[in-house]
Amino acid sequence: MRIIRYKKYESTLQLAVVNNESLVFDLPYPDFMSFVNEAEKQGKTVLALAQEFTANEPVEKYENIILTTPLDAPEVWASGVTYEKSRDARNYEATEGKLDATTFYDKVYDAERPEIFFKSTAARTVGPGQEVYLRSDSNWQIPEPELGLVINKDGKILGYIAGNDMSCRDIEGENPLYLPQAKVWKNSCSIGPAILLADAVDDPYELTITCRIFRNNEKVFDGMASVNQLKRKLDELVSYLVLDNEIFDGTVLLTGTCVVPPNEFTLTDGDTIEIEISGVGILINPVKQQAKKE
Ligand code: DO4
Ligand code: MG
Repeated sequence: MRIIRYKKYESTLQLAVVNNESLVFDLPYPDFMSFVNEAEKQGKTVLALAQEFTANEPVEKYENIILTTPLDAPEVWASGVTYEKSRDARNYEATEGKLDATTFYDKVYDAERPEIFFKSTAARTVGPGQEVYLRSDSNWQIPEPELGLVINKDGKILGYIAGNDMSCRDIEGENPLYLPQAKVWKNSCSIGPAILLADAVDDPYELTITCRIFRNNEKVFDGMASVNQLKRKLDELVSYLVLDNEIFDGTVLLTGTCVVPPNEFTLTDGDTIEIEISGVGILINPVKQQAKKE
């Protein structure tokens, strides 16, 4: 059972539930957190309340609607070097430059404390069909397809979402202190297309993450991973994020990447990125290069 938001009558955003047959049922709540709060008020699980609405007439089929972000996440945080593949990619990008990075990426992979960093705000985050941007001062940029956790202010995992932690490998590789610039710029984060309700998932470690990149109508990259390759537990990542922190309802925590295009690959203007998470759906974003500044 998935929660989405779609464009209704051109300008209105409509919250809705999608059942396993891909039929869409409108929900009479303004946003995802209002829906979660209503379930709590009624003493029901979010899944049980969602199921009640699927007894109504469906309003549309999933493939016929224009999706937006399923929620306005006030903040998006991200985890780093949580998969072996990510550790190896960071070691490559940094050692190809001037640094001997094997120490800090290897250390954080094995350390008790995970790497958690600030990724995005609602204004910088885009949804299905919207452009992700390429920085004008980087020549080595990739998407990072990641499982996202939608959490409430207490760190409870409410659902799962697909996320793209767009990254500049050359900027990060030059010096890890440049991480915020390698990770945060306008339209550098995408989430969607739906929130798969946590109550509807038996084992989130069985979810799979696939990334495909298209250029001039040809597939130029296709990679897949499973969440069971994650070095850490999902709750463990959340616990470090919320510790002594102020977190807001509807925050998204990305859990790290395990699908990395080959080292010689960089995104270019006009590419299309597809990130698919089993049960969540396919997050599709075109890529737009930002013009070089004088
Ligand atoms: O260490 C830098 C960031 C790593 C990251 O974003 C990831 O592993 O997904
Ligand atoms: Mg990442």
